Amino acid sequence: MNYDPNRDHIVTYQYNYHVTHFVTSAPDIRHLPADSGIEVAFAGRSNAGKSSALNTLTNQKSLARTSKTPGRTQLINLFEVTEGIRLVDLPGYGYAEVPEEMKRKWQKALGEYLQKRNCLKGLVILMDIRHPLKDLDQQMLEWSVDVGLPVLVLLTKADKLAQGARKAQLNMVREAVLPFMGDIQVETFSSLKKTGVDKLRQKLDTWFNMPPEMSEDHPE
Ligand SMILES: Nc1nc2c(ncn2[C@@H]2O[C@H](COP(=O)(O)OP(=O)(O)O)[C@@H](O)[C@H]2O)c(=O)[nH]1
Ligand SMILES: [Mg+2]
Repeated sequence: MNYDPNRDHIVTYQYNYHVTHFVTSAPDIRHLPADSGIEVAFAGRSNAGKSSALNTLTNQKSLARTSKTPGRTQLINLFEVTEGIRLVDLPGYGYAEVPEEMKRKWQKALGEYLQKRNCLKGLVILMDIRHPLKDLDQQMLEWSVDVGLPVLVLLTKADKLAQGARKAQLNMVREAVLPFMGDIQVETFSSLKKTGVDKLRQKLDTWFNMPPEMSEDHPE
């Protein structure tokens, strides 16, 4: 699947994210489609800019609905880039008006999803560049590192800061994730200015090119 004889000078296959389409919504992780293929999930606090980032990545105006009302999307939305290659839009966390009980349930489900979903090969965590690394963001990082899941942190709405402040914030977050001791890359992102999209695509390509099962069955 990765080898294209006409493009063999290119190391990784470039997926065309523009043809991404909606597949299904699931109310919780127990109702997800079969655990096969490769999945990359997008997570973040409500209003972090997750839907906007998915729309920017796929160059579609309303693939993932963007909303000024935080916490509206409570379903897990699944999109397919191509057969067996999926992007998963997880419900935003940290929405103040959600009852405690629901919050706890959802956090538990999130943890389970990260731990148990075999086809999950990478996690994109979106954080507003002005308010990064809130408690639940850190919890997500911790869970991911625990299960050996690589993470791309996107500091969103980077257009809201001037260049100096943006760089300072990027460096601060890069330092702050070091103690987690995981495979965590941090980049700035702006859906408004379309910056950071290349970094996101590169990372997704890398994850989607990983063999669905590591070579336990086929030792070299
Ligand atoms: N300035 C700016 N605003 C953004 C950017 N991305 C998202 N927003 C705004 O932030 C709000 C929340 O975005 P949305 O994508 O719905 O966040 P979600 O709740 O994480 O899915 C909306 O009003 C967006 O227009 C960005 O890159 N720059
Ligand atoms: Mg959203």
